[in-house]
Amino acid sequence: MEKFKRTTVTSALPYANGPVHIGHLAGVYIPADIYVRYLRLKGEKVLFIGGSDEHGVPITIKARKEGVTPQDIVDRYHGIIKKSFEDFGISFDVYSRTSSKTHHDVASNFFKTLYDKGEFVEQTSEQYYDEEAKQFLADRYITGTCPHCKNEHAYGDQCEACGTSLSPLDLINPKSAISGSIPVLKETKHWYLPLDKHESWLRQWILESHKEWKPNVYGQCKSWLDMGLQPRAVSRDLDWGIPVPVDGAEGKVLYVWFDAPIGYISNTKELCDGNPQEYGKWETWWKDPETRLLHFIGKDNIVFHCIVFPSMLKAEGSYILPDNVPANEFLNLEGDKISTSRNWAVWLHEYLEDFPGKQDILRYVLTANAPETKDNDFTWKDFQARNNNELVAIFGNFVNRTLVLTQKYFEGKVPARGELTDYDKETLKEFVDVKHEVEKLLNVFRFRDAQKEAMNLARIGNKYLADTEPWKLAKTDMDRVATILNISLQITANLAIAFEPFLPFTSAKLRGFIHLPKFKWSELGSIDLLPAGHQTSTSELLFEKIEDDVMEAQVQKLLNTKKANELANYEPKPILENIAFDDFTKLDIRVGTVIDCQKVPKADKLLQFKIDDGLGGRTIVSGIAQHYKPEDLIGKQVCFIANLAPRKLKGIDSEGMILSAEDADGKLVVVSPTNGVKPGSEVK
Ligand code: B3M
Ligand code: ZN
Repeated sequence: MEKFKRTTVTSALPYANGPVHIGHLAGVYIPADIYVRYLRLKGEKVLFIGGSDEHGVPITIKARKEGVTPQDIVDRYHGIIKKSFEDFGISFDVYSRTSSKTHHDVASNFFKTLYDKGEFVEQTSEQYYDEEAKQFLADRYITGTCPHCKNEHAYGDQCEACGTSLSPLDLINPKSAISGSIPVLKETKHWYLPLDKHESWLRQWILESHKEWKPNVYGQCKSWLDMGLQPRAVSRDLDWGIPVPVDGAEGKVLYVWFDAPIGYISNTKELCDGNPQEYGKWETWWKDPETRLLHFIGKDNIVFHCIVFPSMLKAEGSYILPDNVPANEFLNLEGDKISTSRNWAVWLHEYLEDFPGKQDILRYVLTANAPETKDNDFTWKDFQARNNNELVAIFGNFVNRTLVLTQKYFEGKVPARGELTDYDKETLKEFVDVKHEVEKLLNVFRFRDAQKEAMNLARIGNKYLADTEPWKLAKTDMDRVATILNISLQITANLAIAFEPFLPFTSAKLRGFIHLPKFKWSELGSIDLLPAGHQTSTSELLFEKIEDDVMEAQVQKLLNTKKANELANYEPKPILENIAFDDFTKLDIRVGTVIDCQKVPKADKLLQFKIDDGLGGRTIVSGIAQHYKPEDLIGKQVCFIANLAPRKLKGIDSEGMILSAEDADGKLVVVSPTNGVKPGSEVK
């Protein structure tokens, strides 16, 4: 840190087209917040910059769908997102937005500077245009058939079925996702940032000078650089965004990925200009080589923060470059990719409705399970286990026992320590080490291990109490009890400091219990945080157990979402070619009553039916064993094709075929008349 006097920490600006969910929190905002709180506690100068990303095509699409303006959309979600972050203690110094006047000016000037310096290349090309919606189509809003795998729902930038990157011109039968019409090719002029020209210094800067970047980040950069960089368009034909400040550019705006990272700068400017006494000049935070710039982001943003934005900053010429970009991988939810459009997420505002006041449990679990080196999975089961077995059983239990015993034996006053035993000394040594470990890990952005290490303080404390059993000594040796509780109380105070970056609400609550108003990171590891005679209060519990039914309700909520999605996405198969009426009459469909039904041995899928067909009965084997218990079908009426040539299945002669259809869960359901009919009745 010597090289630097201050740190500018940015965290990705979430798109204001939906609320934020646990994936955002785990990937970006919690790690950034932990780091910033840690620096602040160490007394370092730091600014934590956040804000909403309010431009881009998806916002215009959403607005169109709802019949409102894009500004209405971003006003709504900026408010919701900002509140969620506040609620979860994400301690931004500023949280502003890219639709602000300041940002429009800063971004527009930034573009102008690059334009005037000749840092862009102008190029005219043919792009798809939707004549019905009267707009050019972003790659994502053109769908068609993938030329590689023939998936009919490929996007203009990628086929999600086979994973191939595409350009809209590759698609067979392109269609506009906005109006459904067939788009036409039309010429349009745009400005490009010639990344190819930046390649050589980028290679040097990242691959040689930043080998310390996380392997996932370094690796992604290397593969981009090895593929060779291409010029990137920094403008778009769109009516929502920051107008391109060049004559003859009517109807064109800055590409959202050009303006959004400049949002970090605009938001810093807004903060500093609003209170220069406290924050100084914004330029200091962005242009002074003694400032360390850090970008916290998710993995899908790596190329923009490690390659594109640095190229913009370099091209401008007066800015510093990021010193590190500690990007995380993705968090999945119960085994599935989190998705805003599929509503597959735990939304922060909904979490707080269901778990009011329990922000820190989520902070804890998301850090314990953070996708730092690979994608990870959030499950409610793990959430419950970490709460019950770690927060309640270790942290909460230790604190509670310590405070209750102090109340019981010393009226809540910190007792004086007597002479220390070897075991006391060993315990103290262990918890002093925790400080160095936590620091070492935080310094290299290993938050999950750092939190685990902080938790070790509570583990040490718990073990200490269990081993020394002060409640047993109370009758015989109060001096010893005093020493044990003094040490336990010092550990408790240390917990309050160590957990401030991770669990700020819990730390504040705990500091309330032990009346520790002021504290610094450097005091972590001290055994004199609470002087003898200092008053503590009896505590309410720090954490509460979460019962199974509460978790089941959350899991049910997700299952309902899944079901709703399946219904919404269900696309019936296209109808087959027409047949002649005569062909239909050849088919003899009957209703029969199931007299007996059994599993076919050694065949997972098959059930053997005995059907009363009104004509002496018949046997049919049907592949629905995974969807029914045989006994549930006995007595039911089913429809079957009665004149299908008999076939042998697993050695059984099957005389016909039972008709069934798929329900919303993909389960087969037998087709059955709504009222009882005579066995053998024809279906016509
Ligand atoms: N809004 C993308 C995202 O939320 C984008 C980040 C901008 S950071 C300058 O993933
Ligand atoms: Zn494909």
